[in-house]
Amino acid sequence: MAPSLFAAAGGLLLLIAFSSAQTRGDNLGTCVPNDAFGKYCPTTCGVADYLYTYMPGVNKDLDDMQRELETITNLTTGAEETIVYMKDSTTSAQKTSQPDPYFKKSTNMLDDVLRFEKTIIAQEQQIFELQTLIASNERRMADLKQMSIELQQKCTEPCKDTVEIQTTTGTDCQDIANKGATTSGLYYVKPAKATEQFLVYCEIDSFGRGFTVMQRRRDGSVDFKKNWVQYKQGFGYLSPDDTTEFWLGNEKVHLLTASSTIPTVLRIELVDWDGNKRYADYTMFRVGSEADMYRMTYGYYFGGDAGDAFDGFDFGDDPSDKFYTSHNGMQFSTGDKDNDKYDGNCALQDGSGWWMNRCHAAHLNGRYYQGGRYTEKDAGEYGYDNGIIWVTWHNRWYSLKETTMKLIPLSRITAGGGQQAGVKQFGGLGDS
Ligand SMILES: [Ca+2]
Repeated sequence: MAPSLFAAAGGLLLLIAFSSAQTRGDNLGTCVPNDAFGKYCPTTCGVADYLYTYMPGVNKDLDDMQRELETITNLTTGAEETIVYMKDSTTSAQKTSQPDPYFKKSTNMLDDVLRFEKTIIAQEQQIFELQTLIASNERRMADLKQMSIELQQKCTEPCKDTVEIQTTTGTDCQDIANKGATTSGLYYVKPAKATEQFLVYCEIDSFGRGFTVMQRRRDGSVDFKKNWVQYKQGFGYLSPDDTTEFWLGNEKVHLLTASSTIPTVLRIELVDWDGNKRYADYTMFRVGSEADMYRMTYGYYFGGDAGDAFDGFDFGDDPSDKFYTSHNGMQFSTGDKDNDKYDGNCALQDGSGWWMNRCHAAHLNGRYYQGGRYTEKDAGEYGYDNGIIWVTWHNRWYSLKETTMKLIPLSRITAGGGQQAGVKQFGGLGDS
């Protein structure tokens, strides 16, 4: 394309040279006809006139054209250089690439674009779902904040101890009563041998007697099938209004009974399912240390109308029954600690903890039977009499409704007119 442009430009230059020659001819003032133009053509002079007339305009036009041509030529050169450069680039790119790299590349790019589009759509969906989640979380957070505010308001109110513990303390409940306490309830006591004080229920009557309660059965709400450690430490619940069941704990009873130089009386109070009440007192009652397996000893049956079941009972099966069901001097046994006088394990068979012999005539930690009467079948796996038993009052297939075991110094048991006063002040038993 470029060469033909140059040819056209060359032709025009020739024309310019020709017209200059004619101008020179006009200046001579002569005109020689030339037949070479033919019959109807203008004469050479006519052509010269014409050229002479229009020459300045044509010259100018020619100059303009020449300038434009030069411009075009420059532009063309630039374009050519660009093309050469592009060709070189293409060549070098082809050299460094696999066959059809651009096609492959563009196809790959198209695939990529499609994939990105899909990803973007999926991500937009995810974003939408996350936004929904955030919204619901924000609602829940608002709810929790509200709850937290409510709880904080509650927490700013000082905690109130709902259990009232009396302020008087002493070595036992009688000591506390001696100090002027007249209300039954929860007190801290610290027997002489104790290293720290502990909580007990004190039953203080109108005669100024203070009983330290060590066992309470009332309604069967506490399971007395417990192990050695539980019987040692105590279980169940102490309550200021004497409405709950508990075992104070062998260690505490040991401390209470072993610390005093004054003999301690164990008072046992019993209620049957008809509301009848009986009691039994044992003086010089004592529970040994854990080293001696919390052995229980007493001096003698001090009195009562329930009978002396601790002394054993002749059930009529064997003459040795009474000997083997007595409790004085027996060590404490639990299902996991057999200290009894039986080949088997009394506490395990009866599901309790007690001063087992072979096995018992009295069994106040036995299983609670609603209504009292029960059978071998009711007794479960072993079928032995395992209720709450005081066999000198009700037979061994009768389980008592309520029991209390409580301690008081011997010097105070007869206060207020002897044992009859004790009957009148029958604790809280049978009142419910
Ligand atoms: Ca045994």
